[in-house]
Amino acid sequence: MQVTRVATQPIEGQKPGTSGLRKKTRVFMQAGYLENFVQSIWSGIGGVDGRVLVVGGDGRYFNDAAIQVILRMAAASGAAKVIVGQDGLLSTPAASNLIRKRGADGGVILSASHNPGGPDEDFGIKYNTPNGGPAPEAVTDAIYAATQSIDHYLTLETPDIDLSTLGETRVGAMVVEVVDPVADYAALMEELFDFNALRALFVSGYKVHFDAMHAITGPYAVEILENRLGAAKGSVKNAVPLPDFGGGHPDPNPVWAKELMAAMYGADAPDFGAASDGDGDRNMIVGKSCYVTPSDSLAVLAANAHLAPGYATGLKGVARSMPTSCAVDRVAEARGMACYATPTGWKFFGNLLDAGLATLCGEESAGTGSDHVREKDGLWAVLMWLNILAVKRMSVGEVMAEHWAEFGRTYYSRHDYEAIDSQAANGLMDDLRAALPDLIGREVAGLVVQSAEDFSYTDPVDGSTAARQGIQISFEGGARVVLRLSGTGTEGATLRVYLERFDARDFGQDPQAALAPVAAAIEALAGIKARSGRDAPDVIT
Ligand code: VG1
Ligand code: CO
Repeated sequence: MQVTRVATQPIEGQKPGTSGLRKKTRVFMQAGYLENFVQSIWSGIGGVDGRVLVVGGDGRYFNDAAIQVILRMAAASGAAKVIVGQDGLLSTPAASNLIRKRGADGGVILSASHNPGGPDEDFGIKYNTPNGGPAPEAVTDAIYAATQSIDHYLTLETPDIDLSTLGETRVGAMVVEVVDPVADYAALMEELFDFNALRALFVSGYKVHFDAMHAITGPYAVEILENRLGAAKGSVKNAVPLPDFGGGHPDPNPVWAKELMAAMYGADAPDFGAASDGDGDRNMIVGKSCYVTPSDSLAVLAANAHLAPGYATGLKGVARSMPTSCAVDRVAEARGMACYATPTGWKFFGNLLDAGLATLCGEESAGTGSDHVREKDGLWAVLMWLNILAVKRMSVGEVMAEHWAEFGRTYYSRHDYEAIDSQAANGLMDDLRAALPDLIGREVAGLVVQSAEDFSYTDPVDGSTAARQGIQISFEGGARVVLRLSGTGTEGATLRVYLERFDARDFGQDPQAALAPVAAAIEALAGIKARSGRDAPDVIT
């Protein structure tokens, strides 16, 4: 087959963020935009000649067309084989699992995750390394460098490849293997969790409401929860993946998963509620009138993981992203486990998991996972919770009460100021950063600053460093605030303000009320309202 060499030139702004390159879908659809980035991935990883890759995405608008481009470009650059999910679908954790299970040389995942999809919304692409995890910064830096010097890309002239039929076909000399996106993932879940105990739970009439938000987890959740575990048919809502996620925002939090919140806080609420995001790596857990913050969820899983068969021998350690609350630190301390704090983004957990320093990891943004794959994993977290509940024979609310009674409660909330002016956002961060050295010991709105730093991370495994990862200010008495700018947005800047306050005794407060003094202190220090031009955050989770 004839390889076509297409001349091109660098396109500005192809710098991967927290999790791959995310842009408006129409930006990706411009001639050469995707092609430039894909060729730059090949360059950044030293070529794909003779290599085996996994490719799939969350099914959002442009997923199908983008996969055809990637298959042609992989073949043109000499890849030996590409393993693709049927119809181009793979959840992010399932892609990670496939890379590992098949010993692939890496993978390309198409998703903008929790960002809405559609021609006027967002699209994204990221590269995962042979361990199944998101490329570390050294690799994304090499890819970015390649986007800045690219002068051609290679492709093939072929008709579209049929991805609807399981089995092997060829594009040029390259084998394309179309696989069931769910099978290997479901098998992995059966190894980790007590499916008999879970089946018994559902046979007893236990009711679950899983909201797939019209995104990728629908087929996975139907197969695992309904078909294999016997949850009532229809327990999985919005189960059919749609290119625009039904016009919704596939971000599992109380703001965007409204339907689920209404069901769980209404009369006749099911026993357990959960949701996942666009690409299936996030999770939201909610009991009857009991929303569990992701930071608390991580702490509960760390305290109880040994109840699931896959973790019966205990955890090697735990890790959280820096803005995630310190609730898990208290569990680690009590259980004598190591606890690591990393910058935001799952790529920073990879080395800890590979080296066996941590078994469980989590982020405040509804991401939890373990060393079973190298991505966060939404359905995994749901099954882990269900396994724990089945063993403890408790409700979600009872588990939370028990947890706080033992470890205390860390009130937590994130305030997002979305799509604000980039210059204003950078100015706010720069000025606050400059003020940090003088803050220690100062009283601000009634709170005394204990420490103030711009978070830097040194990876304990390979010694790589990441600086300027977020401003962290701790106050005396167990309160903390973190400020950082989002690296996944596609419009202006998004300022995230993470608030927390520890309380050893009083567990029944409204989180926003409990955190009001911390919010007042950071407002006094950073002048968020004036600089952002907003009276209040756009999204509070
Ligand atoms: C956000 C979250 C971060 C998460 C990232 C990717 O990044 O805060 O915790 O790892 O999204 O998640 P940022 O830079 O916008 O704060 V996903 O499910 O979008 O792949
Ligand atoms: Co996601």
